[in-house]
Formats: sequence, structure tokens, C-alpha cells
Amino acid sequence: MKQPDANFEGPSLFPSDPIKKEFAEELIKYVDTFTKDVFGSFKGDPITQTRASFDYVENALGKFDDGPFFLGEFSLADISYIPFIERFQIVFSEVFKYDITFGRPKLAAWIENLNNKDAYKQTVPIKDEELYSMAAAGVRIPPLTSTSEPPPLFDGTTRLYTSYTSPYAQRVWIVMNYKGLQDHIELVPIDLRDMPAWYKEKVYPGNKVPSLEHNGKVLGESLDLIKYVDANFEGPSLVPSDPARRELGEQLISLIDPLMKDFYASFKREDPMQQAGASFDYLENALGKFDDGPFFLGQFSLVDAAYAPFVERLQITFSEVYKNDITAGRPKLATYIEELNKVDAYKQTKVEPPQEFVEVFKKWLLAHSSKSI
Ligand SMILES: N[C@@H](CCC(=O)N[C@@H](CS)C(=O)NCC(=O)O)C(=O)O
Repeated sequence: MKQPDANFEGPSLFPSDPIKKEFAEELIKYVDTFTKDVFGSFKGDPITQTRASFDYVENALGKFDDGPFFLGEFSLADISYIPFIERFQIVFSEVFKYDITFGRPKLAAWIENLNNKDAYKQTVPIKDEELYSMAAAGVRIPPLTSTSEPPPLFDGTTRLYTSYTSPYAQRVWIVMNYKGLQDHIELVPIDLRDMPAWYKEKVYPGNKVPSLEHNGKVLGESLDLIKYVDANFEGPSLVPSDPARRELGEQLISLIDPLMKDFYASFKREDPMQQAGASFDYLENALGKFDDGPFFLGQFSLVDAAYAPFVERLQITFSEVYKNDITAGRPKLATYIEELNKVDAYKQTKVEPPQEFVEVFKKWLLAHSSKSI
């Protein structure tokens, strides 16, 4: 970045004062650590974990008081931080509802002054693309709504249209994470309560999530998609090579829809746990077929990606609404859920907060049954 400043005409962006020069070098060196710290925090507690990094910037801005910029006057040091701080400000404010300038008056003044600089203002168009790459870093970016612009469709980017609340979409998200495809497949969350019209018109006429935009086509149906992503993308295979396991896998996947229907039907009966008991026992037995691992086929596979979002919701519903423990007397199911919760690819996709799902469930139940809860 120092090259254009040294070799072209126009005002110099590097100070001649040796003290400022030294500080500029330090700042430019720190920018990588700074961005790594902030990106790394997205998987933990961003506000607490980035406090030191943003405070470093705040202190640095206080070093020279002959102007609002790092070295007083506008310099290369500012240019190296602008693109990151600008994006972080958007993400912290939109996703974490936190103002990075809170308690940091110098940072606030720096951003305000930058916004008045024409050279900088011209570079501002980011937003959506930036937010998508935040999703790859593990941040839950806000879903697109009826007022959002579509992404640049059919530009060669592979996109998974999803929703944080959909168990069907979650299946594909798990597979994508497990195979380490976060940088290969862009996650595009959609707000199902306020869907953008372009989704049905231009992306997926079925108007449901998930759908996958890949190689100029859009494919749907979660159970097809998990197989498709597994077969057509790099990363560890989620289908075992052993024929007996494959066969059980196929069987379990073809049974999941009828099983879920049974579970959902049980909620409309007087004693849901008793009604659903046989289906839970079926899962318990299936989990006992291969004992070289806690998952349905021993190791984590497509079957787990298909079942996990539903097991997760069943556990929440039975526990929160009916005060039943679905794992009582089912040790394999208990271990299954425990081990599932150790799989990062799954953990990142869980419904958050579970209470929100409980509310959705209660509304669903009211609409589908005469029972009150
Ligand atoms: N069979 C489909 C079901 C997908 C589905 O029902 N998705 C729901 C969200 S959980 C949806 O997009 N609903 C939007 C709507 O119906 O308007 C699959 O497995 O992908």
C-alpha cells in the first residue's frame, strides 16, 4: 500500500516527522492482529473479546492531537484501518446491536471525520457482500426481507438460501459446515415471515428454503441437497463406504418424514409423550445398530445432518412445553444428543434462542389443534 504514495504525485500520505513515521509503522503492523482478533471474536463473545482491540485504536487516536486522524493529519495509517473498522461498525451495530464508538469519543470523531473525506466516501459501497463474508466467519447476519435487494444472481457464486429457523435448511447448513465449505458456499438467510418477492420470482419458484444456487441452476429439497452437497463438493464424505451402513442410512433417511409426521401428530393428542414413545424408541434402537460411535451409522453422517435439527426441536418442545425428558430411559439417545452438541458443524446452526422456537411451536399448536397449552 505504501507504493502508490511513494511513486505517484499528489499529497504525501506518509509523515516526514520520524516519531509519527515510527508510529505509522507500528499501526500498519498491528492492523493484521487487529482484524484477526475481531474476526476471531465472532465465534465467541464479540463485545467483550474485542474491547482491547478497539481500545487500542481509541488510545492510538489520542497520541497526536493536531488532528482527528491517527497521526493528526490523514495518512496511510487511516487508510489501512478504514475498510475494516467500517465493516466492523456495521456488523457490531446490525448483528450485535453494539456501538463500537460507545465510550470511545476519539473513534467516534475519527469515523465522523472520515465520512466527510471525499476520497474515502467514494469507496463506501459494501454492505451485502461484506455481510455474506461475515456469515462465513460464523456471524449470524440479519436475514434478507421484502425490502432487501437480491444478491447478484447467477454470477458463478454458489449460494445456500436458508433461514435460521428452518430445520430443513439447517440440514444443508450442517453438511456445508462439516465439509468446511464456508468459504465456497455463500449463506443467504431469508426472513420467512417477510420473504423478498425476488426469491420466488428469480431464485426458487418453490418459494421454500433451503435452495442451492450452483452452476447456473437452483436446486431444492433438503434431503436431496445434503446428498448433492456431499457428492459435489470437496471435504470429508458424509456417506460411509460400508454397504450395511449405507443401507441403514438410506432406510433412516427415507423414514424421517413419516417419523416426523408421527411426532407432530402426537402433539395434537392428550398425552404427546405417550403417543410419541414408540417413535423415540425406534430412534433409540436405530442408534444401537452400530456401536463404534455415538451416531446413527457410528460416525457422523448425512443421517445425523438430516435428523439433528428435528431431534433438537423435539427435545426443546417436550422439555419446555410438556416438561418431558425425551432421553429418560433412552441412554443411546441421551449420548447421541450429548455428542451431537460437541460437533462444531452442528453447534453453529442450532436454533437461537430456543425460547423463540417454543413460541413458534405454541402458535403452530394453537392453529393446528383445539388443545390449549
Ligand atoms: N420438503 C422441503 C421442505 C422445506 C420447507 O418446508 N421449508 C419451509 C421452512 S421450514 C419454508 O421455506 N417455508 C416457507 C413458506 O412455505 O412460505 C425440504 O425438505 O427442503
